[in-house]
Amino acid sequence: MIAIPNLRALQGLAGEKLPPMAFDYYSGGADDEITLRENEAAYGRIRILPHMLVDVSVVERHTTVLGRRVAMPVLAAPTAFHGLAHPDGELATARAAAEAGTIFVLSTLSNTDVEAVVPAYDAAAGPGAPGVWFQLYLYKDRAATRALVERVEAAGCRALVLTVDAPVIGRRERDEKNRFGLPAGLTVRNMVAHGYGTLASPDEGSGLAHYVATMLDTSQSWKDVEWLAGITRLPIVVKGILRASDGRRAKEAGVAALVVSNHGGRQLDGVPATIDALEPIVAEVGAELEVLVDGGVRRGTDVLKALALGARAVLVGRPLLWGLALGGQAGARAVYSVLERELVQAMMLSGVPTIGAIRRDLVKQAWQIPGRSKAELAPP
Ligand code: FNR
Ligand code: LAC
Repeated sequence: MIAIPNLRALQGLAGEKLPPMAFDYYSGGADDEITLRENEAAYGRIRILPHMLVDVSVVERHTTVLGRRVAMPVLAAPTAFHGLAHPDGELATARAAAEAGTIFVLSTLSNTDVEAVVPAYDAAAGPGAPGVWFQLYLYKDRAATRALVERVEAAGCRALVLTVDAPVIGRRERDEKNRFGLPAGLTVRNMVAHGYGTLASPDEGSGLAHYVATMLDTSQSWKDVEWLAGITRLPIVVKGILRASDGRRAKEAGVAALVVSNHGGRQLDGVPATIDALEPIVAEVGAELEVLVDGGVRRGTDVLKALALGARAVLVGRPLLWGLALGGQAGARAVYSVLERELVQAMMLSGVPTIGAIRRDLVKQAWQIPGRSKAELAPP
């Protein structure tokens, strides 16, 4: 395991280790990757206005998400196919989240069964750990989707995260060029029992794009959120909201929380950075729902900025895959440690010793600082 200087540096190290097909799949975005770049760049346009001479001898970074304590406001985003990074796959990333005292969100498209991941998390977790959530894709085959939801409940997951920004897969040219598919030995493990476990390299194009186009339901609508609520006892979290009006719809559909997300720039290219989309959604439903955000979080100061703009917590995607590739469970664990250390330092230097002390007036867009123009600060 290599010492991790910061999360941005990790991507380069992982790129040296991973086979190109896996690295391209993990790192890439849709089309011109404008949104992929913008997610990180937008954090760079936000400025922190720290409070001085506040006692920061004790810094408390724990909070709650859906009523459960997390050691810090950073969760694992659901990402597919951890078996491409390390033989332990999702077992390693789930254990790392458990050790860090936070929530692990398992993708429908994992290489490990949900029935194996939850006990692995529980065995690595301390008492009162916040548990595993399950990210759900809706298959055209509703009987299979329903059977999967029943398994997820029986396995002990604590929430369902319904991803709503992927009725089709974004056009990822790197995956098309590589004819992306799972190597021998890896499957869409959760779906093997339901007949949808195979995702091989196609003769042409991306095997994932083909899989999603044939298996997932392009007719999905708000009615299906109600359908899902009718078949599960678990709280539903809707992931992939970018408009305040959709935040309102989600609230009306009875969901427990939202994730403001653009799928890490992998779906519709040209949508805003999630940190720029967050505030209007918080203004619309933040008093009624917990609002989480993901996309481009790479520094403790990014976590601080997201919380100041109203997020309950953030989720981190790619950096955990880089950690996993470089060092398995310990590598993913180190990613949380780096973010936690940076968050604590950012809180100390900002004069906010608790999560509750992080308020809206802690940040400004850089162009709102007197003497700076918006044009001068726009990304290249
Ligand atoms: C994802 N993401 C994703 N989201 C989801 O709901 N189900 C999934 O199976 C996947 N799979 C997936 C694979 C890979 C390789 C990546 C990079 C992303 C999106 C993910 O949950 C999250 O929205 C973004 O990754 C957040 O952006 P960052 O942290 O990667 O910048
Ligand atoms: C992805 C899908 C699987 O982003 O969500 O690759």
